[in-house]
Amino acid sequence: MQLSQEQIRQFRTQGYLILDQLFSPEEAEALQDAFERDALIPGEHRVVEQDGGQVRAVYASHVRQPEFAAMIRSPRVLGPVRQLLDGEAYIYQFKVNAKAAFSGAGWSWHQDFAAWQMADNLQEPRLVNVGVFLDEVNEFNGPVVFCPGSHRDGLVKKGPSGGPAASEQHVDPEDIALTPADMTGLVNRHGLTSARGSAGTVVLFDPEIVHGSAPNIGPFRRRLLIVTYNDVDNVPQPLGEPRSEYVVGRDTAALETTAQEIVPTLEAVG
Ligand SMILES: O=C(O)CCC(=O)C(=O)O
Repeated sequence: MQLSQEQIRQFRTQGYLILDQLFSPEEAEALQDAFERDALIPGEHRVVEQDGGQVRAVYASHVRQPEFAAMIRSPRVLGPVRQLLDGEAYIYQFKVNAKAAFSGAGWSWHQDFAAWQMADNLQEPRLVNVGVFLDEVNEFNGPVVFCPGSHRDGLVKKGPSGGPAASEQHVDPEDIALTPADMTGLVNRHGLTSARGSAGTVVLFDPEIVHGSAPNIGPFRRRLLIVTYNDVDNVPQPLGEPRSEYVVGRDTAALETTAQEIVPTLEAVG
């Protein structure tokens, strides 16, 4: 699959692009089942909410679950990613952010590249985020909210914001959170918009776009897969120990597309 010139123009101008139902309801269901299976596997890759209850995020499921291995290599995803990068891509980070109904916490306003520059000494923002809606995302369950066009201003600020120290494992947006003063000017200039749609919809977004999300106050869970593709010529150059492999991928070989279908491979959980 290839993006049209108009879609590329929209991505470059707005910093995000929605591809409605890129994956079918059946494929979304297979990915949901794969996530439920993966979320049961204990380990550091499984992050729980601060109250210790529900799962907040699970990292690197693509190395454990065949459905995700197929998804990240799907021509429907890799085609547009290569077009936007104008080069070959590998997986920098893979995670599913699971906002449980009535309780999933929000994400502060931030720019992803600020975190990756700080934590991994990543040189250039030559990455593409691909958000795959495993559930319908609506106005109630904490959609990602973008400040459209804000990526064109570059990084608002570099380094920690003075909040809690960056975690060694994964950088929480609190570490790079933008302040109300930062946000007021940005929103006055660019406005706000949210990415919503049915399960299987995909949102491509720029690593420098300002974004965040509110807690899930609705009765609908919101599992959002975010896979970040990096240009193979932009591998991080960490100054100390690299972050754990489940947070930042170390296999920097160019990904090949696969014809493998996204179908359930194992008995669904629950
Ligand atoms: O899952 C969300 O609502 C936002 C996640 C996010 O902004 C991020 O992972 O960078």
